[in-house]
Amino acid sequence: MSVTPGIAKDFLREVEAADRIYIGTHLNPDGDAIGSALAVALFLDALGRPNEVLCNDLPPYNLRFLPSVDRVRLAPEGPASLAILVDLDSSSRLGKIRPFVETCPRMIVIDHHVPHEAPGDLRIVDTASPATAAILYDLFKASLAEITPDIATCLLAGIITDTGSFRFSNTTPHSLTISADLLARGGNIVRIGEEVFQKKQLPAVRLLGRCIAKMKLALGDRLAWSALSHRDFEESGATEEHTEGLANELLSVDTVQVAALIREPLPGKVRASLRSRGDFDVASVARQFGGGGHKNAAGCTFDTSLEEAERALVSALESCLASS
Ligand SMILES: [Mn+2]
Repeated sequence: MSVTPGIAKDFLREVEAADRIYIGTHLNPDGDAIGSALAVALFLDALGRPNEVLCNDLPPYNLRFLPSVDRVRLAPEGPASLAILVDLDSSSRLGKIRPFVETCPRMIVIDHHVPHEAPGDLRIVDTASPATAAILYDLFKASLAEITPDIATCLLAGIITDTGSFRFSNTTPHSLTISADLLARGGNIVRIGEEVFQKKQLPAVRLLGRCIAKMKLALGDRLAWSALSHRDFEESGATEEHTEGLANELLSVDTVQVAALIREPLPGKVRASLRSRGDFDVASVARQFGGGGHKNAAGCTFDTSLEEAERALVSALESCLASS
């Protein structure tokens, strides 16, 4: 466990010295990013510390049920002296909130990614933790904070989404133990299941249809990918947020070990999500294109056309997979 009583003390000292606090997370936020940010906001409320939650994007549809989700803003209303950044491995992933965050004289980073850079005056980083929310649980416990039902729901949402409902290899005994405690403290696991996993907007289902119809396979069906054009998005009425989970659908084919979803949600904006099973490290391929992530889930963006991005990425994946 990365959170010692000493670290919790340092954290509380920073929080108590700050008159106003920004809580920030990465762009295209997921359940761990938003769940963690909101949990920190609720924790700071209880300490009487004024705070604002900032993100480059508003929370996606499936997370709009989280307690206090309406607090997430694209820009702050006032200045702050401390920024607490959660689930963030690189300042560039702050997107448009970066200039606001950089006005803060002090910065705390709480994260579980392998860091790209190491910003922050205090860094609470545990790459063995399955979710930032799991680190926060330990931090709140070590700080003797009360974990309310709303905080429990936010943290549980982070752990459940980042572990794929405890199905991914990052699931640890500790994450299950603390999730049991979060459930006991009123975390609404049923609502999380319904909202995050059982509901889809119609454009997302239409885009899923195109993703499957356009699937291509190589290397004896071990590699699967799909490239979605801006037209696919337009005709489905879909946006980038509707691509959530599509790469995993490609990976669900039983022979497939590596899957890639390449797409152009807006003209000239090309990005890819990579997923793998087992030992194949897709983050190493994503890094070749300036991206990053975890061994089994990574992503990158391209300055090229969709067709060129597809060619370059598929050829990189083919050469890595052929030699593995
Ligand atoms: Mn995370």
